[in-house]
Amino acid sequence: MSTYITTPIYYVNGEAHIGHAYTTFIADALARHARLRGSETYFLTGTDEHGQKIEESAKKNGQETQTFADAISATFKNLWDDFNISYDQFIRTTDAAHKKGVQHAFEVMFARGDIYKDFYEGNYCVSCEAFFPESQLLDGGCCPDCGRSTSVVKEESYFFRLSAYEQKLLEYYDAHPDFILPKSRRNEVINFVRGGLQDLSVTRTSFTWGVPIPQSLNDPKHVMYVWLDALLNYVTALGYGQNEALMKFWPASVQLVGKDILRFHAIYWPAFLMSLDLELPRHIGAHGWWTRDGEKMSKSKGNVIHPKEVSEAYGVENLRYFMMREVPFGQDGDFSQRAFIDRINSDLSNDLGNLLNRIIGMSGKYSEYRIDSLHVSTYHAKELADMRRIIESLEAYWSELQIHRYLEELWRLFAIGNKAIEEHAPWAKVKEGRLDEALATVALVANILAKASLLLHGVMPHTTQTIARALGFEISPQHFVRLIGEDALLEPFTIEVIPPLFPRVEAPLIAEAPKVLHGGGEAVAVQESKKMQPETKSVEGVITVEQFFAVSLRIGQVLEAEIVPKSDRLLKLQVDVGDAAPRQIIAGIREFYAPEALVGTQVCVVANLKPAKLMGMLSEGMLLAAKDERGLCLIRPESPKTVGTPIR
Ligand code: ME8
Repeated sequence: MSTYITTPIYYVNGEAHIGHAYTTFIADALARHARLRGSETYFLTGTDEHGQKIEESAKKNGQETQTFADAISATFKNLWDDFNISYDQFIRTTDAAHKKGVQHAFEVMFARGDIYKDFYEGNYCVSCEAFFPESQLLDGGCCPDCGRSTSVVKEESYFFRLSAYEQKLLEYYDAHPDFILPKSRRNEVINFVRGGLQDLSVTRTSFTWGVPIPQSLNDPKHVMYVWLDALLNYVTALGYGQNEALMKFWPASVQLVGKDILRFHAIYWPAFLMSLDLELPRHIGAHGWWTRDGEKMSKSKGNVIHPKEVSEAYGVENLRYFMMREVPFGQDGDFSQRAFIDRINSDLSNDLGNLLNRIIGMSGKYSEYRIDSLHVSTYHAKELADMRRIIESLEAYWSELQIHRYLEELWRLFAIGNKAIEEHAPWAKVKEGRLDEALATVALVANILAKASLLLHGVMPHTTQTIARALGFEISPQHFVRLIGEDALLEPFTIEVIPPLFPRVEAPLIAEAPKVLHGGGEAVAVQESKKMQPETKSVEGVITVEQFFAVSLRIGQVLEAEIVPKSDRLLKLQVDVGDAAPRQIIAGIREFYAPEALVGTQVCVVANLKPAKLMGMLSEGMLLAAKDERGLCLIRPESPKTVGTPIR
């Protein structure tokens, strides 16, 4: 069966934010996942460019509407290209082919008697591009969805006979319990339909920025309602009514939307499709909304998160993982850097990254980087059976869009790997001369990482390819069949030594959102800031700039790290600080860092400290670190710097 995945088409009244990125990441993950499973896949995204809202935004910016739409549409496309989103088509509703397709659909609906002409009088919200009956308005005539003011509109309009589809829709929801995902959102849609559907005004005459209705109706003052135009993109992109070769992908497998536009996709859209005699999508997946540090994001608050800023600081793959893992699909989520950093450090760096570092280190020491699965089933039959069970349970989560659960379960594979290393202690086996056993554990972990990288590919496409290459294979449908479908193990290979994939992040990498001050807060803030003024003269312990510069701080790179025997605290490190020879530094960080996790990472070194002896060993420097009740962390450069670079 083929796969067709769509995102909503984004309005071109402002640039992309983290909510748009979220939908697009999920859609991209679903498309990549389907391709890897060998399904012929088509992935559509694009921009929604008509309607009063866009016309007004362009006017505010003093631009022609088309010029304005071109510029903003390009920012979306460029962002998705930067993020390596694997879309097959980027549709714009101002594309000529789309407009033709929409006009064709209008004719079909009209010919069928589903569209008729009448007068509309009602309250219109420009921001939501939606009409609301008086009874639904908030106090002061405000929009029940966004709270903004509405205006009374009275105009001639064509109507779509939505009321005629009430019963058919209810029957459809009943027969297809997983049409709306998550299922918890189903009832709100059903209740809305049960409350009664009114016919929908589908043309406007008070502005011109829209698709004109077909010439055959000979009524040129009408342009189409933006939602009719927009929803039809999902089939015009496949050539509906024109060149229909791509219509083989219809019906869509999953159409992703935010919860705010579920009504349009789960009620209007299916009714339009029924009117066109087209099948309904298999699933409409509605995700929740992202807030920042518990606050709704908005331009006026200045707390909007720009996906590019976050991805440049933390990496786009880490961002994808965080967003898909952190929030149960369908629920609202909060973007906090603390939560993001925790995910990077614990899930990615500790659980996944460390496992790879450990087998690189161990196979280097014990078998010149060769890894062979030959003895895995002899020594690790139980682990293999546990892995199988977990892998078999995963697909159900994915197909219900429970991606956070999918990832949670997938991570249990890494727990199996880490536990096997601890329990089987390959280093001890090597000492006892049981090399086959030690190498079997290393190979078990290699197989865990190989299988997990295939299963994680949709979420982290680039990183999993890097892991796969280090393990001597490529992410491909063929390898998916072998390693997952047939449960085969890796062929013998030489592991590639690669730098740690997920350097730990110790502190927020982007400026925190400005805190919104509530009544009286400003005055407090001023007093606080006065208090904070350093009164240099009277404060004890102040040093001069010259004294500070007397300390030589430099960027160093850890070349080797080993445990100091008979010490619980100390590690012996060889650190390159840009001198002719590496420095030996004895550091009290053993409780907090495994030696192999340090090799290849960068640190900040006090480089002109008088050498000292610790447990009889020379130490020629110190590492900067911070310790509090949650433990110790090393201070590191935010991005890699040339070794020896002075820190100022
Ligand atoms: O609604 N968190 O476009 P749009 C999560 N053009 N998702 C968010 C969000 C947030 N803070 N803010 C917005 C439109 N979104 C129409 C769609 S489809 C035929 C037409 C989501 O640019 C929102 O829920 O206003 C929606 O799914 C998507 O971004 C596009 O919003």
